[in-house]
Amino acid sequence: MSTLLIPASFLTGLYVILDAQASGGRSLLDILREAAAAGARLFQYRDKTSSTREVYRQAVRLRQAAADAGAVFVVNDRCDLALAVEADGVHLGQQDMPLFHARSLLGSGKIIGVSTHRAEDVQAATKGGADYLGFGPIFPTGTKPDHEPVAGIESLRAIRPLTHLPVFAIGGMTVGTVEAVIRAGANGVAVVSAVVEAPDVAGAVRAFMARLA
Ligand code: TZP
Ligand code: MG
Repeated sequence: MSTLLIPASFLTGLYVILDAQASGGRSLLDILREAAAAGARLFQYRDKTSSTREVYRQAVRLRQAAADAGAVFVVNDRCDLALAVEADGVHLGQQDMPLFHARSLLGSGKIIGVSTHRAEDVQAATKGGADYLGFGPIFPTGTKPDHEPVAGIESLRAIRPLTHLPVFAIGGMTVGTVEAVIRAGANGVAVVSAVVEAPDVAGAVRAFMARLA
């Protein structure tokens, strides 16, 4: 179990995933700053292909910018990087380091989020002491080519009673689908393309936040 240093109120609403491969060459730092100025409070840095040194350098910059904005900063996949840059936490997929080991490395004060795709994942991550869950993909998405089969809104509704943790719906989320996933039990939405690829990042963030309010 964790005793988080971050207030639980941060683990709800809009979760912006700063995906280096989805940003189309735009600066993730600019996107973070714009999104934070528009009200986003929870960010994840995701880079599947750059070198460790490059990811480290970028994580240092993003971490500082998030802190300046009073936002929470989570690193995808890598406990070592999360520790190195003093991130607020790490986000683990089902193929990443086991939750119990990540917890022993990060300690009880850090956020650990887990990607889940089915009821068993939700139960295991809850029992294992995760702090929040991603659940999906709810809809088809081009952002993660190797994604698990689409789970759909009914699966989200079905897993809701299985966990007390905040659940972020992920995968193909748009402003127009927020209401349906919240009704199905999600506490928030995790988005890549709808923010990172938006021509107007601040406008996209404000539109999500308005639907999530
Ligand atoms: N995990 C499940 S779907 C997904 C991830 C990282 C990609 C979500 O991206 P988008 O662009 O919001 O559909
Ligand atoms: Mg991962």
